[in-house]
Amino acid sequence: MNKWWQERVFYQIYPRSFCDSDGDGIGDIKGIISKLDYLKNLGVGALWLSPLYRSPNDDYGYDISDYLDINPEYGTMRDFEDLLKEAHMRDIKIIMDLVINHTSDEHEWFKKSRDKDSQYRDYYFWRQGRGGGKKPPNNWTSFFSGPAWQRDEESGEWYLRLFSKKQPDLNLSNPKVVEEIKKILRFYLDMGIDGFRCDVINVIYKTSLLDGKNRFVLKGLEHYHSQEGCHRLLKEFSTEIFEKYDAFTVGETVLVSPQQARDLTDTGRHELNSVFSFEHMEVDQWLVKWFKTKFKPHKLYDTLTKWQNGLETNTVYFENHDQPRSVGRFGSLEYRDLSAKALCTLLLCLRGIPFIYQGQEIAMANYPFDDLTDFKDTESHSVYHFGRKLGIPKKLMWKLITKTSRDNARTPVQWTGGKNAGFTSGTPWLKVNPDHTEINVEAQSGLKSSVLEYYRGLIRFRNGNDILKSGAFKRIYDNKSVFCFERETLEGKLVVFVNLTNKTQRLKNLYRGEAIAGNYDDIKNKFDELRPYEAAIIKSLGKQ
Ligand code: ISL
Repeated sequence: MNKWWQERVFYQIYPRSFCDSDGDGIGDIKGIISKLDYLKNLGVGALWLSPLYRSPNDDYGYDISDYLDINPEYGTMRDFEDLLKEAHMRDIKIIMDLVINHTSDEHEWFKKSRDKDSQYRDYYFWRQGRGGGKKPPNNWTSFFSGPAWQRDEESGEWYLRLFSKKQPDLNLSNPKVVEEIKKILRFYLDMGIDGFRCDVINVIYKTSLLDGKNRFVLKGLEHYHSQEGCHRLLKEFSTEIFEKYDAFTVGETVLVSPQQARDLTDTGRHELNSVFSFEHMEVDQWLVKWFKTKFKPHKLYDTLTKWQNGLETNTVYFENHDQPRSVGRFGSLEYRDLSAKALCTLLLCLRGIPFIYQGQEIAMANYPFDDLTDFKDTESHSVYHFGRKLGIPKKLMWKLITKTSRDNARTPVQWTGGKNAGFTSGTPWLKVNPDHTEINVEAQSGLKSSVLEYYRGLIRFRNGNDILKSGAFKRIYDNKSVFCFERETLEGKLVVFVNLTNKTQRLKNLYRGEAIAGNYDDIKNKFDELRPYEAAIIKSLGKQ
């Protein structure tokens, strides 16, 4: 028997950019409630909400100053309870973001920990610097570039922060911290939420603070990545809490191999239900995400195949709030609709839990930035300045951040072609993409040929189709420009064809079957070639 989370299509909401109900330019909970019917109609069965907690917004919610309260910009706890109720009434589950690797430096715990004698000192990693206190305690580097330590002028000591300087890492080997986290978990599960997306969960436990090996990025990784202590903690959370509430968990796991992912998700281990892995998001990267190379579709196909075969419960995603938009990345803006639909076919036909990111269903694209002040993301600024300090030319740094900035995903959702894309009646916190006049929900709703209606159709098909929900995956090799695979149960077999190139590609065999769906107008029932960005599903009658 499948669990509820194996049956549903998930949809990620980045609340700040989703829908603003009160005209302050910032998305909010009431805005989300106003779109629940839209989401229901789209066919999604569960929402992942990026952080709604109180936060000074250095990293827009991923720096939490109070876990047990809602950021007033988004509404109140009462609003959140309403959202839960309204979503559940529509049979939509809700999972929240759980950020426990770090808090904000404005969290009470951290403020108190600044005092060396406080019982909160050991909630974080406070250490003496080296070289007479002037240099960081070790050579670790941050995910957001530069050293992973920050000096506190007052006490002269340093604190560890793997992300921004306003995100001090929590010390999870302190049992008091673990108890605090359990309180937070119970608080929201008692309220009725259905699970958690666990932020950077595989780096939460630091086994030692020794110097890291010499690596180009993320020095120190071997001391905190996939540690035994992390497994131990997850098992504790899971057996004491998650399993008691039948809560679903998906861990964001940076730099994991299939084996490391299995170690976190194998049912016998009682840790997590699933993970977000990143390898398929790295196929167009050289070394780190800021250095993009040309996208080669076969690399994506091969990586997806590796994970489809390598892990029992996969998640499938091409976008989230940290990644540039997929249509111009794995697809093509020249073939916007076709390629967005091809990616949709892939997303919903692969084995595993599909996650759609807000706006993906209308093929929202990257933002045409033209000034550094357009960027709100702390990462874009720190990477830009870090690169400049290293002497990398302005022009190159500009190119790197415009292509890769997380703000590409965070521009407001385009609801209409009107003022501010219908996102807000005020001034949006992040600029709206000017293409909203053409690309918006209103224009695509009810338009049979639109990307939105294609998503709607395919989600509905998947919701009612056991082969897509539970069938085995098998890649059929044809040529490296196309991705052809079967999904099969005892009841039958579906064959899925996806061409992520702008050329017609010939297949080695002729495939025939009953046509189920396709992104070209003439849905075919036999294939010996695929047109540019063509995608199709047939019910197999075998090859001939
Ligand atoms: O986005 C990244 C690089 O641009 C990743 O390295 C990202 O920082 C990493 O995947 C962790 O992401 C999560 O934790 C961060 C937060 O900024 C991200 O938004 C969140 O998804 C720190 O909490």
